[in-house]
Amino acid sequence: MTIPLPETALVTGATAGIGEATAAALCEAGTHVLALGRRRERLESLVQRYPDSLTPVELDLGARSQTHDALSQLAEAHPNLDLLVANAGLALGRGAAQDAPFEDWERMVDVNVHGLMATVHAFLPKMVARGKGDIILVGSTAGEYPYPGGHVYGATKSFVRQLGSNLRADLLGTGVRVTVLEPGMTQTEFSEVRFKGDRQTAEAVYQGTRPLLAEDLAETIVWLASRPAHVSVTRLQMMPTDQAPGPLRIHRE
Ligand code: 8X3
Repeated sequence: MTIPLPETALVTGATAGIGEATAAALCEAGTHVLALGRRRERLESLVQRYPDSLTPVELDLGARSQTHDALSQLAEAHPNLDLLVANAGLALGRGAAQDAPFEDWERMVDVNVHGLMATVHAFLPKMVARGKGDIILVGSTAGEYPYPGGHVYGATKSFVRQLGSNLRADLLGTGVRVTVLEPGMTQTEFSEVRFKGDRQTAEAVYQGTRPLLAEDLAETIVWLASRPAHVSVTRLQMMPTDQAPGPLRIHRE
């Protein structure tokens, strides 16, 4: 028996891609969504689409010093959160590790690791106190399969996967569920951000193939949140049909 869809959800990274599609799908399903993002004009346009069911939360999850305090205040104001979708994350660059600017590595860790930790840490005690709640951490296939240029991005996503597994170890018996959802190639602004606004390079990533769409992930998140209470989907990896791992490479003289 499926459970009713969440009454209240927080979606981070809600101003684009998977987060925006998830916020929209949840609003359409009748959930009240706290949509967290950095870009005010994007949040405003979401509010215009869903004036009765969406509350904007303007916050840069990568701004280390203020993030946890702001999220703790949000958790105090919304102690009955049913669903937390920790989606905010980014990749910067696809060049070799030895050529990457350190600021790129720091920014990926600040958002993908520190921002995600701060979000989970702020809301977790409330969910445990209520004896229910769903946490969906958006990881990536890059957390499992290494590739050239993946360096710190892939490492942050390995962190997401292991955090999800370890949270489950502590949450046994609390009624709080954790899922790590790991998308492969998904056509969003992800590549435009990764290539720092170079649209041509970003578009080439998806050319001649059929990537996942943000809506594919949003639909899955709604499905995850409505599984029967005794069912925990611990980890779910999704790739386009047109994506698969390659063989190990060999360097030859
Ligand atoms: C996105 C998947 O393959 O671009 O997390 O790293 S990939």
